Amino acid sequence: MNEKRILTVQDLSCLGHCSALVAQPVLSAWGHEACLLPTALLSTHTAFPDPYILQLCGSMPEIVRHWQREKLTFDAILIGYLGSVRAIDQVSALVDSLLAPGGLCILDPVMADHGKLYRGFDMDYVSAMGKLCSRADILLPNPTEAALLAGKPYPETMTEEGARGLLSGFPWEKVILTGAVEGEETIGIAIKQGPSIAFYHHPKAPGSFHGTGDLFAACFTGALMSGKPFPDAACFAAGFTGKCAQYTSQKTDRAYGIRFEPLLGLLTKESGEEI
Ligand code: PXL
Repeated sequence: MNEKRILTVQDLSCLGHCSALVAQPVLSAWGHEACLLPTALLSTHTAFPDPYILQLCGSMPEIVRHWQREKLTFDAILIGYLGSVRAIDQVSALVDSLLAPGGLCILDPVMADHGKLYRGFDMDYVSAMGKLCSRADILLPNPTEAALLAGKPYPETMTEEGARGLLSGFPWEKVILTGAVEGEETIGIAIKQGPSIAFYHHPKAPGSFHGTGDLFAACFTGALMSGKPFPDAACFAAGFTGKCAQYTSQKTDRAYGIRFEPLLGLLTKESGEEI
């Protein structure tokens, strides 16, 4: 068994196919033990008007102190939506004590999409996120987040040249830029490893769905921790996310976010852990 203990640090949105409600089933389908440090509790994600939001900055250190007393550590930490500068600062201080020796910190700097910051975030949030990026082993930004982190304008059209321009300014070694290249019928990721940048394209589904980045991040983390090499894990996760987007685009009911449930079996099959 290649089962790992993986902690996701992100919000618990009670409805909306995003964050913890995506990461937990996806990591479980890979056969991993999926643990959660919740950063905030929301009635829905913030694309719905006026959600109830309870920040959990007061609870996070207490949860971590308990784990420290029990000497619990994690093989990987996947960080997603944090919700406040205070939560970013807390997570920065906690990562080292939670990772097992040789463990990986994977950061999706969730804060913006389609050229705009998510509701409730400002440039102080971007600057705190930039500091957290320096602690991560692997970064998973979308083009809006990459542009904010690089201090560059948001590229209105996604081309290989534009993606290279965004990533070349990054001091970080391993980065996967999601939604990096968009054609008529394909969409692609850019995979940066040190100075080298490679591209992987897959068919594009009509529409854009909430939680797609969260799904990619969880699937990538599960694949990597199941032993796939870094670029293979990225390509597999991009292909899987594309299939889920295709499935969601065919649904006639209101999906409120990316649907993935009937495709989870593909992950278990791919993990080789099917019983
Ligand atoms: O899917 C990213 C995300 C996660 N969590 C919350 C969000 C968003 C994007 O808007 O609002 C609470």
